Amino acid sequence: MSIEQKRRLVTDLPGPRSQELMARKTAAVPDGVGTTMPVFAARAGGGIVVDVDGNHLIDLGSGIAVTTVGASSPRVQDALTKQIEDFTHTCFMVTPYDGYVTVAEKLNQLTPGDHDKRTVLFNSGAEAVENAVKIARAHTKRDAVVVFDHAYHGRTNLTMAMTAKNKPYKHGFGPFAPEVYRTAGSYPYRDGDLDGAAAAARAIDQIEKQIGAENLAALVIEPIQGEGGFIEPAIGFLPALAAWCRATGVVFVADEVQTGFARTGDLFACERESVVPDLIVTAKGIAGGLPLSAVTGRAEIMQAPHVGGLGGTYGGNPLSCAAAIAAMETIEADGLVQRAREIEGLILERLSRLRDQDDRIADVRGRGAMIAAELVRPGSDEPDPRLARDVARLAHQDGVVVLTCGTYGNVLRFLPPLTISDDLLHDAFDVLAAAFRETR
Ligand code: PLZ
Repeated sequence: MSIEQKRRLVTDLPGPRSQELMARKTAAVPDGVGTTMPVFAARAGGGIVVDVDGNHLIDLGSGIAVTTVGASSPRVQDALTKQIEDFTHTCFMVTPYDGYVTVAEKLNQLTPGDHDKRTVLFNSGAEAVENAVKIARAHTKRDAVVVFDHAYHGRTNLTMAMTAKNKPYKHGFGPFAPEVYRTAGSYPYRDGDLDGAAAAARAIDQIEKQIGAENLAALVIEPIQGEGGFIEPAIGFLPALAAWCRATGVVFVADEVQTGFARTGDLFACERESVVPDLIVTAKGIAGGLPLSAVTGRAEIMQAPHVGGLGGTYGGNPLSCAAAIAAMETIEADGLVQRAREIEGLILERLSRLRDQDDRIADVRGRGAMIAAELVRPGSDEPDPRLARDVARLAHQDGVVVLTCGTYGNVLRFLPPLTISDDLLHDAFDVLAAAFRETR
């Protein structure tokens, strides 16, 4: 069923049906599970989410960078329909099926580097990050893991330890897993003049002094930090860290859960500086909205765990694998890497124009369809999370789904599906421009 690609509000938001559902949610679901908007979805596709009251909202979130190929991609729908008719589950560890192997082959081929690789599949990003650490520990026979300021890697116990921000992710949920160490990264807007090589040297010095390379199993890094504020490190930072890892036998793990699958205008964000990770973790955009994640990497590292050491009941579920194959085909057939670059051009142009008239917009950054604006109090670099919240709230009221992020909560982030039209993007940025004017 096709969805008209136009923003249209037929009620105030939230409408009466969403309000009814929100009351049921409040009575049935703990408050710990928050929602960005109090609006319930009925259908979604292209660049639109239709709510249960018939409002058409512009989607600048993709369900947090998941529906890269759209939320109702025809190829994904067809593949799922066919797979549902055949079977929904047998468990790959009991009687395997070809979809899992095909996804592994495709990831081995598409991820950076032409070395011999293996891929293992899981359900969530956090589960895959945990398994990347398990594999790196089995391979190196070392314990320590290093992560960065502003990092986000998940909400399970090990990945909470790896995630930087206390609230909302960690507060009250400890004790956390041991042997996780945090070091400084590269945050050009807040780093002054520190270039990539100098930022890497600072991190390496901290690691060598405080942990010791001989104790370090893995360095885990998002090539562009996501939840932490869409922070793109200075040029040279990632290659220098990767080179140091190679020299010291530390496993370099790229967490491309948010940046992967065309999101940043490359199939994987590491490609921009020709960084070849030892292990790459993917999820989100991999399967058009079905839960699937993967660890792909050098065969000699991936083969370290003993037989039976890796797995899980649902990892690489046949429905998720069918959806992933269709999503990967769609990215290629529809030229979505190129489309992400076009979206980058349009959004950066609109945001730069806004920034030129508004000194509260301090930094506009990002790549592809992963762009952000960092907001501060005028004449300072003091974060302004309240402004981010207010602008987002006004945009929500006018039918634009926009998310915030950042360690300081002061970053507006734009993550549209790559199937969104230019017209919808322009309309959304007209709404955002009005929201900035209204908060003056
Ligand atoms: N690594 C880089 O971005 C998930 C989290 C939303 P899961 N980001 C969205 C929230 O508030 O829970 C993410 C990520 C990076 C790992 C993860 C974790 O992926 O599929 O949410 O477990």
